[in-house]
Amino acid sequence: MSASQPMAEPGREQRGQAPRTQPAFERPFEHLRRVLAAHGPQLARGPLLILTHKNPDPDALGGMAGLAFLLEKAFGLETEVAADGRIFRAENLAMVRELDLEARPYEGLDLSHYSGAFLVDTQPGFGHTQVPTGVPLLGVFDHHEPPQGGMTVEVPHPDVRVGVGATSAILYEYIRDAGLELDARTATALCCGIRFDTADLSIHVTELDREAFFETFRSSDRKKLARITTPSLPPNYYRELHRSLSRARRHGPLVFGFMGRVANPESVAEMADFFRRMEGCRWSFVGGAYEDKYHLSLRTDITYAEAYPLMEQILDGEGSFGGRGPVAGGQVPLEGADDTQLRRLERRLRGRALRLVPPEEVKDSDPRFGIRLTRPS
Ligand SMILES: [Mn+2]
Repeated sequence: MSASQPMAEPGREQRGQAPRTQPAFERPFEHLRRVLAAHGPQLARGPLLILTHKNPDPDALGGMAGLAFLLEKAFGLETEVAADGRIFRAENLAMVRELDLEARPYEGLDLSHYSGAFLVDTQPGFGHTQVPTGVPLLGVFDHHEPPQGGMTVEVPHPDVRVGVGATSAILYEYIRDAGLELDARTATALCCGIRFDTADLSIHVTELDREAFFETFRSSDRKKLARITTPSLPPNYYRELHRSLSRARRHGPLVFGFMGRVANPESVAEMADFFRRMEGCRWSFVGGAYEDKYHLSLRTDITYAEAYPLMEQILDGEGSFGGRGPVAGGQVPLEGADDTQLRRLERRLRGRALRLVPPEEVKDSDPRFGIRLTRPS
């Protein structure tokens, strides 16, 4: 499975500060048990609702499956998993299909039906996250830097461990500490989440991620894992692949591609990953319009640069973005934009990206692989 992040990460990892890999409380599982006990009578009123950020990625899906398993097996509580947005990436769709993961649409849910809610792989206060109203938010499980000014809602069980590679690894720890044995489905879901967020344990890895990965891999359904890693692809995928290859250009260490309108917004992140692998490419930048937004993905060789400041300079105040280490994503609203305005936006972004490549780096570039070498106009 690819290590890319389809949606923009919500916050920027702060630099020069040791990552807080420990939760705010000493024994998280015991803390959760106490919180649930304190809400005991209320929890009999209905199932618990498990939510995540918009357009869930494998770590969100894995973490939600892990939390549902934990609440059901360790506490005998009924749960329902819901999600906002859509899943586009073929690997993520295969994960839902192969593991029969539950994710009912958030829109239209009768929130009064639930006794409490949990957020997984996100926090209240992030733009891409709906905080349910009318149902108490009991807990948060996440590994992102909290939003500026902290979470917007007080939560009895806030387990945020910045620096841990995957939320799925955090949920694995609860299951372990509850003394539960993982079933193949939950183990495979958690394993997918850890693989995705840590690029197979190559980035953002802590001891907990390592243990969680090996233990969930041991119990996972390897046939399903293989089918998730290399899913079948719709014909559309090849059309977009052809188009982005024909539009790609290399400029010194930068490979970029502006794809106009795309049929699948995930192809933007996929092509950024794909171009980043080109020999000599130190950073890649891809954009494509989908519905009323222009989607952007930026990938770097982390020894060259961090993705976030590059994206910040390219957007120059337009739209919104986020990033972590070598990965950044952004969106520019396109409401009502026609093709001329779209081309103008792409020209603007291209111009700002090209200005970030120092001229001396362009001299060393190698225009092989049929990718045309362009110079700033
Ligand atoms: Mn995550």
